[in-house]
Amino acid sequence: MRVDKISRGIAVAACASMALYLATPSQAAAPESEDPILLVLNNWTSQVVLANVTAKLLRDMGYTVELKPSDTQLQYTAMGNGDLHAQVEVWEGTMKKPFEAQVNAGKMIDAGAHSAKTREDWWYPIYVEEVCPGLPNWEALKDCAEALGTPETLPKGRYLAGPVDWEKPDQERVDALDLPIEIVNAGQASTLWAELASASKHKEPIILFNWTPNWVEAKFEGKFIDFPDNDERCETDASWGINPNATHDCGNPKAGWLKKGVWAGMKDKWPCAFQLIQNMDFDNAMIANAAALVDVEEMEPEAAASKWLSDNQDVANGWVPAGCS
Ligand code: TMO
Repeated sequence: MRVDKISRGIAVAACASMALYLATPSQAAAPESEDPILLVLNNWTSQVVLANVTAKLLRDMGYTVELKPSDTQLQYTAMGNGDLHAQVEVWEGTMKKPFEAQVNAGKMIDAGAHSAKTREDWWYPIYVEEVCPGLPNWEALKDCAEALGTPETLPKGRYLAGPVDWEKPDQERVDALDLPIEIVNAGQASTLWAELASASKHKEPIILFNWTPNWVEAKFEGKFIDFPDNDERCETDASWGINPNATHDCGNPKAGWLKKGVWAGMKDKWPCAFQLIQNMDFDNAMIANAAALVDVEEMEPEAAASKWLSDNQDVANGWVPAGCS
């Protein structure tokens, strides 16, 4: 009788804990799979540091993680196909189209926006206003192009654009707004900063691609050029905007979003990792600081990620999903 009661008690307790376990499958401990999570690595600094921060957080949860370099535009096809798994810096100004194509096809999941507000556009150091009065209004460029020229572009002015995989429709914009400007692509981000540093030192006029949040704003005073406001129709409807015969007669968004995006299968294969990425939330200062550790303080990206995490431990701990570790 007594033995019976005890064994029944044990059975009931076992059943109760089993039920609790079954009722909360999302609380299962990470890693749900030993397969490596492949995080995208791109060619601008904050992304490289944030990818390393994400890798460290996931490894601390027990996951196997690899960082895989990928092209800024083509990475979305790869993530849609499950060949890459997550990207923590999807910028509206340069990546909205390929990202949303995958999300709309059900192949990627929009894992939410960071608090950061972003802008990616033509930019100049402040002294350029002396030779281009009227800036930041874009129309000023019509009268000062020659001052912005180099031997290879004169009589047109030069716009120093980013690497081609950041793919901005700059030529379409120049044509639509009838600007006497020639676009020259930098091979890599570091070329932009080397040219900016050299031009600033000699007070030579320059306009180049820049973005915010970035470390540049803390080191160089400057402004984005104010193009006509961005609108959904600007890229698709020629009749919209100040040039009734052309698309792309506008600038990039002035307060764009910055999102996280993942392969659609991640949610079921690595639910805790998916939750972590959903929880991650960087503001402008956090991203600018991450980039400065590498571009100003000259740390290696991995060391910068460790430093960033130790500087922001409480915030980062708050992103780790409860019950996952
Ligand atoms: C994607 N980027 C921040 C370089 O514009």
